[in-house]
Order: sequence, then structure tokens, then C-alpha cells
Amino acid sequence: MRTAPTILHLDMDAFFASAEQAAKPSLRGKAVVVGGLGPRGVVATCSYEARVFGVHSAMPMAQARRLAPNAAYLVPRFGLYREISEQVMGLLRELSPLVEPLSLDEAFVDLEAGRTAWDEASARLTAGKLRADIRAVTGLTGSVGLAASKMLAKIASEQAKPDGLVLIEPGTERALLAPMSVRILPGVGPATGDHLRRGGISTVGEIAEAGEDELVRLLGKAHGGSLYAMALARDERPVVAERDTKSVSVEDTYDVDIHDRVRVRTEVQRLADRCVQRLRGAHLSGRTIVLKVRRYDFSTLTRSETLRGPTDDAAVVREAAARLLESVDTTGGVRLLGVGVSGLADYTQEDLFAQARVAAAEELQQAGGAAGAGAGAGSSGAGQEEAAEVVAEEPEPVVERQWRAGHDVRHAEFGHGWVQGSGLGRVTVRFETPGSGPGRVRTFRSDDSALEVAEPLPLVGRVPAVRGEG
Ligand code: DCP
Ligand code: MG
Repeated sequence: MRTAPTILHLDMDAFFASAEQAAKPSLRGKAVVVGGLGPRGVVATCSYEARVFGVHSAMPMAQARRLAPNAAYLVPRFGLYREISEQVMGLLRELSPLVEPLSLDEAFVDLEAGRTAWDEASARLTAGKLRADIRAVTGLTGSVGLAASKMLAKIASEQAKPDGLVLIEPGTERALLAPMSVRILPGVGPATGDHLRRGGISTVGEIAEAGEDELVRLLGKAHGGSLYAMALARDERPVVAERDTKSVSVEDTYDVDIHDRVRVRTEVQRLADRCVQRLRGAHLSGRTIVLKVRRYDFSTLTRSETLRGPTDDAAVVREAAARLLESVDTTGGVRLLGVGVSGLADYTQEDLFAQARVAAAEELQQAGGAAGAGAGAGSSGAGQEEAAEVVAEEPEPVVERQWRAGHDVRHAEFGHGWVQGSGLGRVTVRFETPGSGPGRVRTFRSDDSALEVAEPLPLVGRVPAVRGEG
């Protein structure tokens, strides 16, 4: 096992609920419950303010409503959470090629492999900067654990919650674990926990005292043996990057739509360069170049081109992105641009530039309305498949008049807001945005033609360079 606390575990705080609070100023500091609102709905998560009442993930929504009748109840907006998750994972990938996401809001990072930390001091510094960056880029807080193993890093981030950083010094692990419940160990669920308790073992220290033979007797060779090792804080599991299923991509949302075609081209070049920087930072190369364009009306197109071999050459990526852009009409204005590389390999070949240009097999496709291009695209090959995957990931936004609690709307006169409630032919809207103060509530007829469904706004104002243009 390593001797420095260079494995980092990040877990965002009350993730879905925090995203909703960031989007809706009137809910900050308030009890917010996100989940299914139908009769059989369950709580996905809730804000820390709601946890005080005993509400928690996976609880039936009806029970949550009894415990916290005055909380705000919202349905999840996965598109928004996925975008934030991509921003967070992007920041993690800047720290190391070894990033292992566990869910939308949680990942392990091997800082040593990224040479961003090698001892306690550098690990603390890197983690502190990461937390500040996450806050600046997403507007949300995440908690970070640092330790010499995955198990301890995860325990540390749990202790750090909310909005904290905990480092477990190598050498202190066993003393720290000893009084804790066996349930803290990975792989110990309620059933194993009960089984151990019947065998007279309820703390991690008691596992260590019982000895390996006793554990194997109770739980069998594989499970018993591995639990005994974990109890002694022996956890050699490496951080495993999911590079085969991921792509490296960067994107920017512009405060003001870009209309100037020359400006769009320049932005695409800049994004291509940034994407290559990130690719190289991760010691990767990729075969498929993906361009993503979200237009003024939120229609989102992806175009991709698959080269014969992988590249990490900025000129190749720039040229491919520019070629892809030529097939996209941007006259109405562009609000988001992205460049990604997928089909990743962890080697590069110097001479691919010439080869790639000659061999470039252009595969264009249009994924109307699909967002999230460049992320999650498969590595296996044809651009066609990737487009299909992107479409499946995020279906076209529903354009029917369906006022879902928590979703964004736009009113011709009052501007951007969100649905606070609806029913009996009425819809109540609170008019506020991530950057505004708490807003006013107004009620409309649910068939009011001045009201339309809107996309989530970015939680943090971005790209100062573009401000004031367009
Ligand atoms: N989630 C879900 N259903 C669950 C658990 C979680 O839909 N049973 C979703 C909602 C959470 C997100 O996954 O916001 C992340 O899960 P976490 O367990 O990390 O919980 P939170 O981030 O909400 O809170 P915490 O601060 O405890 O991490
Ligand atoms: Mg979390």
C-alpha cells in the first residue's frame, strides 16, 4: 500500500437538491426534497435543511411529506445534473488520468498517478484547490477525503460532509476504524452486518481481534478474507479509469448568443486546443472528433468524424472540428459550443497527422435536440452509433404543455422562472434565475400562451471573454 494520502474521493453535497437551490434563489437555506412526486414516488435526495426532519434518500415521498410538510417538492432534472457532473468530472480529469466515477456526483482520483500530489502537504493543497474550483465552476460544494486507500478516502469524505476536507494520515487508519461499525466497510450491507453481530462482532476492531480464521468461518473464504484485510485497513484496490467508455471534451456556454460566423470558427479552434490539452494531460489520444453546437433555439446538433487512427495532435483536431462546423448552420446564433475526442487509446503516434488527414473518413450525422454530445460516447467506432447513443441518453425535450414542479419556464412578459405548482387549470410560477435574488410568484391559466417550457440556465455565469458581444 502507498505511504502517502494521495487517493482522493469526492462526493458532492446533497447533489440534486444543491443544484436546485443554486438554480432557485428562493430555495437557498430551505428544506428541498427532490424525487418522484407520483403516488409511489421515492426521495432521490434532499437538502441538509430537510434532513433535520428525518427525510432521506429512498424514503417514500408520502412519508417525507408527513415529516416535512413545508419543504419544496421538486421532480429531478437529470439533464442539468448530468451537465454539472460533466463539469466536475472534467475538473477531476485535470488532476489525473486515473479518475474512477462511481455515480454522477462521486469519484475516486489517483493524485499520485497524475503527479498532482506526492505527500500530505501537496495532497491537501490540491484538494483545497479542487474544492475551490468546483465551487467556482459549478456554484456547488463537494466534500473531499484523502487517504492512502480507496476505502479510507471514502470514509474520509463522508466525515468531511458537508463542504469539508478530511485527510487520514497513513498509519492512523486502524485506530480510526476500530470503534466504527462494521457497516462502514465496503461490502457489508444489512445482512452481513446482522450475521456478524450474531457472531459477536459489531465493530471493525472486533473483526481484527476475531482473526482471519473466524471471519472465514463466518462468511466464507472470499468474503471473510477480504473483510478481514479491510478491517486491518489493507485495501490495495487501484483507482481504475473508465477510459474505454468515456471521451474527453470541453464546452462553453455563452452568456450572449454568438452570431458572427468568424467568431464561431475561432471559438471552435480554441475549444479544439483546450480539448487536446486535456487529452494530452491524460496521456491519451482518440479517433473520433465530435463537435457539439447548441443553437439559439436550444436545438443541439452533434457532428463527428472518425479518423483511421488515434491522434492527440492539435492541428488534426482543429481541422476536423472546422470541417464539421462547415456543415452546421449557425445563422440564428449559437449559445453553446463543444469539442470532444472519443474512441480513446492510451498511446499516441507521432506520424498520425499526415495519415489521419489522408484517411479521414467523414461520418456526419445530425442528432437534433440531443444534448450532451462528446460525453459518454462509446469508443468502439462508428460515429453513427455514437450519435444514436447520445440521442438515447437525452431525449428531445418535451414540448407539450406539461408544467412539472421545479422545471424552468419562460413568460413573454415576466421572463425566466420555474414551476412552483400546478393543478385545477392553473400554474404558479416563481420568476427568478440563478443570478437573481429570490423572485416573485405569479399564477397563470395553464393554457396561457405567453408561457413556455424553458431549458435550465447555467448556474454560474461563464466565459467573461464573450460577455457584451453578439
Ligand atoms: N440518488 C438517488 N437515489 C438514491 C440515492 C441518491 O437518486 N437512493 C441521487 C440523488 C443524489 C445523488 O444521487 O443527489 C448523489 O447521491 P449521494 O448518495 O451522494 O447523496 P447526496 O449527494 O444527495 O448527499 P450527500 O451530501 O450525503 O452526498
Ligand atoms: Mg453526494
